[in-house]
Amino acid sequence: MSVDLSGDQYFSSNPAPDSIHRHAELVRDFIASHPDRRIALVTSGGTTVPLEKRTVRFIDNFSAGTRGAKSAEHFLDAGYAVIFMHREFSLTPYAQHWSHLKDGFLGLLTEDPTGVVTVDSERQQEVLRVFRKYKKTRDDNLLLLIPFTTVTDYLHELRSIARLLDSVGSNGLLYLAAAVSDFFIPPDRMSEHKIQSTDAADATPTDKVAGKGGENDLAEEEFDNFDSCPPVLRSKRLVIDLDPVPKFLKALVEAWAPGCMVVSFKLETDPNLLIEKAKIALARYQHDLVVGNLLETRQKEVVFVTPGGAEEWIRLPKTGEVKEIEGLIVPAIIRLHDEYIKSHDQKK
Ligand code: PAZ
Repeated sequence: MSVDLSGDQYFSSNPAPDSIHRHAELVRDFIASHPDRRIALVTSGGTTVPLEKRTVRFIDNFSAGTRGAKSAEHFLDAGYAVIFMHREFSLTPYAQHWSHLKDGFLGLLTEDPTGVVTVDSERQQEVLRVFRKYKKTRDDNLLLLIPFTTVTDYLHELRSIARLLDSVGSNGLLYLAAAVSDFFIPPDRMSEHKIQSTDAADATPTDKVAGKGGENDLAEEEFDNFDSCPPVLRSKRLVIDLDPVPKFLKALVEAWAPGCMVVSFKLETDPNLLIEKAKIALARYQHDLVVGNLLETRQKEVVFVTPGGAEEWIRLPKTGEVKEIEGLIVPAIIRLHDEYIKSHDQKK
């Protein structure tokens, strides 16, 4: 039997989140209220892969949402409207500035002698600077927050929002910084209820290994380890069988938002793979840019890989005005978006 990697079967067999239509309405209104503005769809945070339909346990993808939240602020600073599609409860623009405080926003506050709570004097300037930006963004309705949790929610939301964003043509930019799982459990193989551990074997497996003289010697196949780990009864193990998530970028570029500029991110841990994988992605999906980054250095350096095969490293200087790498990544992408819009205008 062949595996469907085109995505159609995935969308028909994996139900959309309940919020999909409400979110689509919000996005439609948001886009309509910014007819002449550039709009960036920023995806951010990791997706989950539920192990059960009534989910107690899930596999998660690494990502705090730092890249996405900081990048969104830079797009807003540059005058873009931003649809911020993020993992629920991951970092969000503006609030992210204080998310790492031990006591959250309470750590910013102080009480004056009359019982009024204010921002601590040492933090006044910093809070005021961010608050003014946040307030302007809110008052001008420039930021729309759309949450997701699972990889399936993510893909349904992305497809729905990308199709809507395509209506703005080259003014639309997709900035795909979320960390999306490559594997999932199809609904027909997913347990309805919490997966149970069994009580089939309470004695330690090694007591029972055939040949060790235990009274209850078990058949060899009950210890069917395929590696050199100590034997564990099959009935005690949880073996998770995952299918590949369809490669959605091709559909996104060709069908969902063919008029918009598409930037994807690639995270690797092996430096020898990064550029090669970025080039393969560009060749396969024909989009506009891959931003490569390595887990350990992602906040200090990234590499832009473009369809012509050019590689350009962007590094955060140790000193200077720019304090976060998104302050270099986003302006560089906006310059590429300028060119993208120009070349599309010429084609009209
Ligand atoms: O959210 P964060 O700042 O902790 O991490 C950002 C990132 C590494 C997830 C992002 O830059 C990225 O590479 N996203 C794509 C991941 C992927 O290859 O699926």
